Amino acid sequence: MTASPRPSRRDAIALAAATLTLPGRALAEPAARALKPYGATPSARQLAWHRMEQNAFVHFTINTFTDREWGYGDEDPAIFNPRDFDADQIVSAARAANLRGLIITAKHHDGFCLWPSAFTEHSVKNSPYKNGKGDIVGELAEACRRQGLKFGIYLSPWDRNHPDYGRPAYITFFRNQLRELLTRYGPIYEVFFDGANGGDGYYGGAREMRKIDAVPYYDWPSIIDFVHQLQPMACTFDPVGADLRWVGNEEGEAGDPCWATMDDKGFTPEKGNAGVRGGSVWWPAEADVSTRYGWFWHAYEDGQSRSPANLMKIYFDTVGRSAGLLLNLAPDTRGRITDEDVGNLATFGKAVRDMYATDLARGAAASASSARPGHPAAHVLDGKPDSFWTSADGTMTPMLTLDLGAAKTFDVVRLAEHLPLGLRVDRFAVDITQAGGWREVVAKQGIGSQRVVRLDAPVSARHVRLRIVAATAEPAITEFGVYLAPVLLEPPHITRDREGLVTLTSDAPGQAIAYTIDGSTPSAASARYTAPFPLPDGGTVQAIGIHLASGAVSTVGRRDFDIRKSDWRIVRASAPQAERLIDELNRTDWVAPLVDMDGKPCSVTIDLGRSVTMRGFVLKPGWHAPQGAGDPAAWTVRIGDDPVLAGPVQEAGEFSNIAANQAPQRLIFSRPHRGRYIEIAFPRTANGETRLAIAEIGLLTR
Ligand code: FUL
Repeated sequence: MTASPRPSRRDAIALAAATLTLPGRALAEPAARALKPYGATPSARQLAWHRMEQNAFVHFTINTFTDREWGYGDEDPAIFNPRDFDADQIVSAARAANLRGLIITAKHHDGFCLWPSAFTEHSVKNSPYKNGKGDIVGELAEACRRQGLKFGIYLSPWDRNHPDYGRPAYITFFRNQLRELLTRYGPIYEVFFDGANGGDGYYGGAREMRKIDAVPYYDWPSIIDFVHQLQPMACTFDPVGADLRWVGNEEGEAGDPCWATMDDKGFTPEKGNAGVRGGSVWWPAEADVSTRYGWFWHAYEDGQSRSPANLMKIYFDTVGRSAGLLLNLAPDTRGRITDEDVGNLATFGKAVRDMYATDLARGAAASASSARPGHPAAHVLDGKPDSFWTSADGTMTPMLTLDLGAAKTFDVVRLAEHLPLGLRVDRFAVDITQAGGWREVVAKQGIGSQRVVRLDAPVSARHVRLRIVAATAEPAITEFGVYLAPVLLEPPHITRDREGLVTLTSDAPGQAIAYTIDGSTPSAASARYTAPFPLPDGGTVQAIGIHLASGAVSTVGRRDFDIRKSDWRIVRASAPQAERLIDELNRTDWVAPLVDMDGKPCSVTIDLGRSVTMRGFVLKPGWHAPQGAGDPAAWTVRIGDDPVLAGPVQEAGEFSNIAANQAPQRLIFSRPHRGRYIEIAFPRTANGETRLAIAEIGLLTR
């Protein structure tokens, strides 16, 4: 934030002149030409989608019951048995967070269908759910209708169950499934086509690797056309620039700025994140992010769902930057959202509602340095998305000032452009009056469908001014508001150093931290004040709570930590610096060639110092993989008491979704193994890279 000089005489004259611009009374100025849109503009379906701002994703399928993120495709439909499925409870949780639409994973990569498709046996119709008479998609569509949410579909193009996947016959099957989903469940607002495609799978029993060239194989333009024919208002989340693009990460972070336009030269995650200013295609970003580490529910993530404060940050980093937020909810094996997640969603939703409940600019006097007849400054305050303020022909850098009547305290500024006229503003600043002068408090690029900027700290001022610093066409601004955001506290931060000391610190004044190591619920008796606590060797911090000043303890988190690594050492590794894998620092990566000097897959062998029973391991993907290095896609494990580990591979598996989601991967063995030495090998990388990068490896020992 930079301070700008006191207002000049020229500013004062401009302000005075602008104050005279009353609604309906134009200043003498040359006849205004009709405003023409600048550059690419949204279609009707995209405009409707922009106005929804934030929606729910729901990941629920057979994976919920197998504790996986990606199913292989050979799962028995008999496993799918949500005994207490409650579509209304799920939709209510979404509503509590102000989410306006809901997209269900009708079919994830494993191919299991949540609706009774006529084209496969791999569906709810062969599950115990309602004795095969249930239809999860239908029940959710109904609940959405009852509660006023729009409804959307996720249909995975990749199907690891279908025998014909990779051949033309599968495309016919895929279109048949789309037809069922788009004709049975009423209006659909979005169809989400996931980018993950091709790999190994069950494929009707073939159990093999199938690679496809996605763009020609699916013939996306014809599939998108098909969607639009059946559901003209459905936006597609697609890889070819039709309606909605991926924001480039699964962390809930849009670029700053995040332009709604893109060029037509192909997609990269970096471009998806920032968009392309002046690009010829209107292809806005959708930010899909989960309330938990994974997309599906896992018991071990209970207690780790995103806090309301974190959700609020995501709101500013996505909706506040003109991207659509697609926030994932993960029903558990009952078929409900856990109380913890519901609580976090509701607190987050209430915080956003409370923030907007008091519009501190209501009743303000709006004046502009330039205004076009019929589009006065006051239009930024009327709450109508179709009415806007704009400046006289050729005036690209006007200012608009709000006189709030008295000093008001705020820390949020909200602006919006009139999208049918395109993205016109390149750069803008917001100033407040302070000590008789103007002080700049915001300087950003791009406004778009919505710019909600949170200041570092609240400010108090009577006048607040929007300064258009650079624009490619006269700005068309529909909204300018100021608000005060509620303060939400983060739960305690948990860190653990090399010596195994766990430190819990709370931001909450007057609160102490309670924790237990035996799995019992924290109580006042277990309260400790912030300090390092030694973690017993092999022990697990099970539950963490905040000891409130009132004496009550509320459980806010559950974590389990792997065993201490201070006794570990690297026995051998395919490349130097493998100590980085066990240095407890997520920011130091081990980078190794996929194939070592002897032509063997990349591997590392660790000496744990003593024999330990292991039930799985945790891998933290590389922090900043260098050029040409990627994430591992598959793993094998050997465990024993002889460092040579000559026996057969005891466990093997894949790292699901690792390329898109950098959260720690938890891999659970089919049974516990005991030994002092463990070798983990990595036979392939996620995107065919010839080197891999890994930040950290831990073990699960209980
Ligand atoms: C990814 C998938 O592979 C994940 O499982 C999840 O569905 C996410 C939304 O998209 O590409």
